[in-house]
Amino acid sequence: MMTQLLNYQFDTDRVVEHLDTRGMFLLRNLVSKELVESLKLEGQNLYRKSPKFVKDTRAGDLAGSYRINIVPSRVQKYDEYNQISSIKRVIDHPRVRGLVDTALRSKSGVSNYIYDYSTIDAEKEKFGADLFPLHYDWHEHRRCIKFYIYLNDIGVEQGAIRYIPYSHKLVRYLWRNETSELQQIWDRGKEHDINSLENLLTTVSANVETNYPNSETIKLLQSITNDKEKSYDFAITGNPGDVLVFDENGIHGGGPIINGHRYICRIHFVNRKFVNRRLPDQQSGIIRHLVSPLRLRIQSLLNLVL
Ligand SMILES: O=C(O)CCC(=O)C(=O)O
Ligand SMILES: [Fe+2]
Repeated sequence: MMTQLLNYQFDTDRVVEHLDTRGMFLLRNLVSKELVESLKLEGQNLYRKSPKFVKDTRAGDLAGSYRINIVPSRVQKYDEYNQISSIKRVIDHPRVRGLVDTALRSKSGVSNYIYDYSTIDAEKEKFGADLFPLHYDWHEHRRCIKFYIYLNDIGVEQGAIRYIPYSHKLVRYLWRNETSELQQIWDRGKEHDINSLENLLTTVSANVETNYPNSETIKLLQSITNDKEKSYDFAITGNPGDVLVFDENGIHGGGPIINGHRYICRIHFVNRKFVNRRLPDQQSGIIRHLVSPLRLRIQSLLNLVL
């Protein structure tokens, strides 16, 4: 028997309005108990079997923790859909897709989907460190809405994700107006903190402070970098089946685990422009057959010239 997927029908327009203005929305108790259970098992099984389509596992890094990053094109290549049937049901759910397509103003694709199980790190020095230091995610030509499913009870002590509302707009503003400063930070290298909140704030010039319409957001972010405790006011605690939908441009990241564990799974829905550039397996047929070979030819010509 097929299990029920969603407990209720959310109001798509309302959620999208929140995504536009605040950058996030929490849908409490959306995913059914049955589906939560099968997602939990699916993640565990993938970790145990570590099939070829899985990009990276974080096993051994943190005691008992694992992170499984699934790449859609690889699942397709090895035809292993049977191993991800639970998460695939969420991805393909018409109301979920309707929501992200409306939010992205475009038909969506999926760049990857992740099972993430974290527990307290055995190494003392890492104890107390954020699971994810506050950051934003930025990819050129991409908008991304993340569908983030809670699989266990997650309070502040279990490293609940923090999300600073309205910050996605500041990030976009800065990438529009302080592009070269931000680009310099990114060009400095691939250290994992190029997209950290601290680095972002170094690009808030006096000009930005004067001209950015929502100075409260800037002040709030500055106060959070000066006093990390403040960030916990923005922790989004939740229970199994809750779903946080968020815009990846906003400032976010899980706190430290003080006790217990945190188990979530998330799906990265991306806009069509990014799919057409980076995810050929999900391009619509006509583009795949006409545009891609053309782009490949142009690219190889450019390579010859450059
Ligand atoms: O799980 C978290 O706490 C943060 C995840 C994250 O950074 C992301 O999904 O982009
Ligand atoms: Fe992130």
